[in-house]
Amino acid sequence: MDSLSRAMDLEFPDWGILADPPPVPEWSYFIDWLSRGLHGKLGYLERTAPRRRSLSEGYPGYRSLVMGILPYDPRAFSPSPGPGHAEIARYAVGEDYHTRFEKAFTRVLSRISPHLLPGDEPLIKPDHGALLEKSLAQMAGLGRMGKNTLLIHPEFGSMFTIGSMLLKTPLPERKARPFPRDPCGGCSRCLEACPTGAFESAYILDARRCLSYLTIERPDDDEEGLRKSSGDPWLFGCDRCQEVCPHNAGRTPLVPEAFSPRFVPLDSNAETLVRGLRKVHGALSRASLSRLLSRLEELRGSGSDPKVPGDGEKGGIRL
Ligand code: B12
Ligand code: SF4
Ligand code: SF4
Repeated sequence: MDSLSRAMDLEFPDWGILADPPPVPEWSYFIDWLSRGLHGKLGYLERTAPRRRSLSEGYPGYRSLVMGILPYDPRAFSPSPGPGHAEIARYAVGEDYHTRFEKAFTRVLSRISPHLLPGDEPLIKPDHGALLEKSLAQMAGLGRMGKNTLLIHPEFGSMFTIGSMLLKTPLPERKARPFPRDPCGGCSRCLEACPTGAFESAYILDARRCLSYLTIERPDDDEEGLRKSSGDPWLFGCDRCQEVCPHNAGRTPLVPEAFSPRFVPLDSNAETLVRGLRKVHGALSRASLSRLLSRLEELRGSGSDPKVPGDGEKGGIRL
């Protein structure tokens, strides 16, 4: 167990282990959310819903869930540049986080004592497992759910991704540092800052209205034309409900704003830049090039004066 702890410490700034975890307490919320169609056309959530209730139902034979968090690439923390630019969500900057987790957990496995996991068949599942990752990570003490439905960590705010490794070997539980209190209290900045009004209420997001859904997951499912009418210049994903969150304040960008790799000036070089950025930001390949270029065209043609709610004036990330 010591060798696993050491290996996890080397890869993740915070991590936890759940041993034979019980069903996630928020299961009924999830089912209610699905039954009201708030997941839109994310059919995989519906198909795998029964498996998401607990580790044992999702992955029979697996007893331990090792979870780690990886903060966003430090080049991502530049503030929004204002009119005339398209923006790429911060989680997509740099190497794709699925790959980062796969490499990190693979290194963990290579470093631990071979006697620790005899005959195990580890499964590395960053994001794509049939797991309610935020609820499970909360159970592992890696933060608490905010009203924007993202997990908030006491040190890293919400700007991190979550990855899981499933093991058949029973391991002792290891809880990280749970948020000592409700992270939100009377705050509701994220609910107000959302450019498409995607929050039905605190803790309940209508995915069909979220710009992340409308630019990455299901751009064809935009009956109300929200992507365009929002006037918000997101090319890929969206971060507004994180920018305004006080728990994300005070991060220093690693590169000056002019060199930030997450902005695309909406000028005649934009198309070439987007083609190049696909090689730099691994997650951008989750959207086809033609989809990105058509969104670029939409932003150029919209003539909108993109407002940047939250940046600066409401105490968003101060950089
Ligand atoms: C589907 C999905 C989406 C959908 C739906 C988002 C959502 N909030 O569910 C869309 C495409 C919109 C999306 C967007 C984004 N996503 Co996403 N997404 C997922 C995915 C694959 C499943 C999430 C899920 O199960 N949703 C179903 C809903 C019902 O679950 P839920 O919000 O967790 O709901 C719980 C609580 O809200 C609570 N609850 C519900 N109702 C109520 C009511 C009350 C009163 C209370 C108290 C509680 C409560 O119980 C629910 C069940 O657990 C996860 C990975 C995974 N396997 O879990 C990543 C994940 C959640 N996404 C992630 C990220 C980074 C994003 C974006 C920031 C990307 C971007 N910049 O564009 C945005 C953020 C938008 C937002 N505010 O959530 C990260 C979040 C990391 C973190 N710190 O929390 C995850 C965990 C991926 C990862 N492995 O890192 N995503
Ligand atoms: S990611 Fe953007 S569109 Fe989606 S809920 Fe947050 S602020 Fe709204
Ligand atoms: S902005 Fe405020 S309400 Fe929203 S998640 Fe952050 S602390 Fe909670």
